[in-house]
Amino acid sequence: MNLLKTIAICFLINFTLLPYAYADLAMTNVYGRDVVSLNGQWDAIIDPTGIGDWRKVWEERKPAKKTDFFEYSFDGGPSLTVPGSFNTQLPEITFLEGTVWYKKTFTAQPSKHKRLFLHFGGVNYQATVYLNGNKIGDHEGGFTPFQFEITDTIRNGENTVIVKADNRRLKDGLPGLGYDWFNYGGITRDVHLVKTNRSFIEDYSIQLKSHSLDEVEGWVKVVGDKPSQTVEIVIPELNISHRAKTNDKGLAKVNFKSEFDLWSPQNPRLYQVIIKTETDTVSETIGFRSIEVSGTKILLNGESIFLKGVNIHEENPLTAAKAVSEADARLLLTWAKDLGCNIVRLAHYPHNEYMAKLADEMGLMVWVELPVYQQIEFSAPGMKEKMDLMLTEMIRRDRNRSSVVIWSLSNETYDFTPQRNEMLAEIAKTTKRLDDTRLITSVINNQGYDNNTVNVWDTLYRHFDILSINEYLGWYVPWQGKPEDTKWKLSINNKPVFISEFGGEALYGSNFGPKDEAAYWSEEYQERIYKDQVKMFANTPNLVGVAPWLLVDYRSLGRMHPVYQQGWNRKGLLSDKGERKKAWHVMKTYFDNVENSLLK
Ligand code: GCB
Repeated sequence: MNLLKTIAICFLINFTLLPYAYADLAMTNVYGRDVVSLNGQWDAIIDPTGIGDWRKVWEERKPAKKTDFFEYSFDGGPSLTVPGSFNTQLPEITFLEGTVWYKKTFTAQPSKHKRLFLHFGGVNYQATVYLNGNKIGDHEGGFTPFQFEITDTIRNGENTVIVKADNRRLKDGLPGLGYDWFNYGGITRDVHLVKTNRSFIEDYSIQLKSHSLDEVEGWVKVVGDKPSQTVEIVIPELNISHRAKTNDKGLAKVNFKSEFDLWSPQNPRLYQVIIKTETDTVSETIGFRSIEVSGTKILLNGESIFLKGVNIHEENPLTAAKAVSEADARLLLTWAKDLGCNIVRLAHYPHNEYMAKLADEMGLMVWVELPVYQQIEFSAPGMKEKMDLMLTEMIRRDRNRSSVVIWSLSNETYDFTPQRNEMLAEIAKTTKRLDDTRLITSVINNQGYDNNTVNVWDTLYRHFDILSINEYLGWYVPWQGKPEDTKWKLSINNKPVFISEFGGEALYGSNFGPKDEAAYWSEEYQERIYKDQVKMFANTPNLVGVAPWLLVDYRSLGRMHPVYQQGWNRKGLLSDKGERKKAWHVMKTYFDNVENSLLK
């Protein structure tokens, strides 16, 4: 009976999975490979009703006889810049949550000694990819990379890739139906044609062993027809040349010691690291540092550190569009530096790869987050697999960035959501299994507030290294007493506490009504909130850091006030033009002095 059942299940799985080609996990460090960029202008068909599937747009049929016609064509239509969101390129689709078909023609010279891959940094939210009229696979998730091997399907000469990008919200999506940011759709990140040898280095982890300041413990994964190879890790500036052997699965463990000049925000030291095998060489700059929790403190390189954070969305307010480039990343991170930050929380989904790379160079720690946001459907069929896959994609891309110190696995989920507690506990374990060198957290916002006492009753955070709390005292929740007298009840009292969001809205230069009334969006009202929050922080137990919500005003269609918001969440310390609001200065002064006040 059992055997029969197993056979039946296998048949079912095979039967349902066979025609379904899912994207492969992307190789790490795509920018360090032999690549041709497929960025630039792509032809587009706008398909708000989704009829393109029925018309088989990817077949690109052209009239062959006088009576033929086809009700679609890439010729003569609009073109869109990749990377970029379609919403911000054609005014008529500003609010589209639906399908756009993209087409790009490129040339290739396949050789039997090489393998070729189409690599996408990110397509929001679902992507279906066709090469020369044939489907090569799908990907779900708007913020993580994926790839397809096209070695055997690519043609010598001209090739056409067509991508169906669909940013419709899904009830069982990550995120789900509701979220407080703009749903930028399309091919929003770089696209590359990658050429590798038949056997190549697919992935590696070169980081300090957890709790160590001088020992690298990592691995290198080789894939291809020659999995057993000698691997060499070379760090010229440290005179390191470490050799290891891969096993028959292509995996080599790497372990060596050195005296590293450790990476930190004050000293963002990076080393050139070269990974060589008999068939491949990849190189990039990597920093070495340790991050750990000791009691209620966070230690960077063994020393207690206060996390001076700020929240950032992946948007350039000056262009009112998705942040897609290194220049966009530099703008946002420079502002964070100017504020006096040593960490940025990249909310609420993995941002583009430039952010963590640049943070490595600029000396900013980074918090990376999964888009497990508010009311997502933990109990939906397949949700666990979806979360695990996205987590894997996220960690795989950024695991060699010294700047990345925290994996955040969710934001503001609710304990009454079925399966929430079980799933988040499970994913916490999976994350540690995939990477035990970083801290993990899940953000809580369901605390009570009564009698000027904040009651953090949700014990979800027992599974995590840091208790991260979003609280909007002074904005969504009026103060019940003097901020400095606020009391705290923590259901678990032996973990570091991080205030991951706080703040309120203000329109830069607002000069409309009474300054002490929230409904006029004045800078003074926002400034007051910040002054009060800072007073409260002085007496918040186990506090290891804070991050205002947020660096700069950003677009969010749910923010509908016609005078003050106009589709923008105005909680920025900077306006959408980059102007400093009064609250900016409160925060800047706090960050400039917080270490001294903690020493008292
Ligand atoms: C929150 C959410 C964040 C929102 C913010 C707000 O608690 O985590 O995504 O955008 O509040 O502005 O209300």
